[in-house]
Amino acid sequence: MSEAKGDKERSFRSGFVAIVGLPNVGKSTLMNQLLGTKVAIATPKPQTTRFQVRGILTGPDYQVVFVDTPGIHQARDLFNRLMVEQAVRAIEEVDGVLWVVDASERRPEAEEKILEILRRVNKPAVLALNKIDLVKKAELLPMIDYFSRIYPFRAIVPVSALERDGLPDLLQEIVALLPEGPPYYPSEMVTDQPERVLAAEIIREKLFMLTRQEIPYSTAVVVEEFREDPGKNLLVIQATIYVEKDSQKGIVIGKGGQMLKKIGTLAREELEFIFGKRVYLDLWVKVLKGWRKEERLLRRLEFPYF
Ligand SMILES: Nc1nc2c(ncn2[C@@H]2O[C@H](COP(=O)(O)OP(=O)(O)OP(=O)(O)O)[C@@H](O)[C@H]2O)c(=O)[nH]1
Ligand SMILES: [Mg+2]
Repeated sequence: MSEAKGDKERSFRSGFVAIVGLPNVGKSTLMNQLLGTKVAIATPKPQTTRFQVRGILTGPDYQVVFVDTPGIHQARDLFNRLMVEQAVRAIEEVDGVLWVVDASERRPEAEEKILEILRRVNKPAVLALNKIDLVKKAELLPMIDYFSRIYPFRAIVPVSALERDGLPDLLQEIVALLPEGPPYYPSEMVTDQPERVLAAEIIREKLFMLTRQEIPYSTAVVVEEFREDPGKNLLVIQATIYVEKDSQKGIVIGKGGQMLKKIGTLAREELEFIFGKRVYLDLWVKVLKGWRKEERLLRRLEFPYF
């Protein structure tokens, strides 16, 4: 009897969980908060995440490999189609799905598409009703009731990723989705994302936060050089910001180079924090006409999973 119990206690759960939802609902913020560290960039603008980003969370008896995905939306151009494809593929490949809904801004019509995919793949899923810090409690019950009718969710958990509210409950439900099995990654690993990709993403996050209208969507960042100078405890990062048009280059550089300087300063400060070293960041802006429209150019921009 006691032996059987001992075996049970030692059972370990592991697996992949895709974090999916409409753009801007807080998927990346939620993943970072669950991990307790920043692996994916998050901004107030929709379509921030462009490809799958894995975040690994290892506990005493589980390992969850989260797969953060781009927001699923009605994609018109090639680039957005590839983004949505990333999310759909993730749902197909994982053991379980975490669907994130913005409880403060419901869009049932757009949500229909996600529901359709979920029903097709028929995977165990947990629903997170996010941003409850912006919602009156009384509004939550009808929402929970609505979602419990449209899909057999294993659980529906109200959370605030921003305020870390409800996260332990959510994590418990996510772990319960996983099959028994050994860990996929070493326990100290939080992501399999190469450091140079994370560096490019941090720069892109600052671009998203500081520029407006079509500019963030017209930019891509490639880290050309990522080199440690051990003698000086210095990280040398050289990156190129690609834009689609000459006029956009002027905007990203700004008057007297002010905008590029701001982007560089914010990115450098965060990179120094993340990597725990001094960073020398060298940013260039180049025009690559129509990079969003051609698969060949997208590949040249080193999109990690395209
Ligand atoms: N008030 C509030 N804001 C939140 C919460 N979670 C995320 N946000 C904000 O929502 C915005 C979008 O967050 P992201 O994490 O980038 O959203 P996303 O779903 O990954 O967006 P895409 O990658 O563009 O699909 C950011 O401004 C976040 O700070 C929350 O619980 N409460
Ligand atoms: Mg995101």
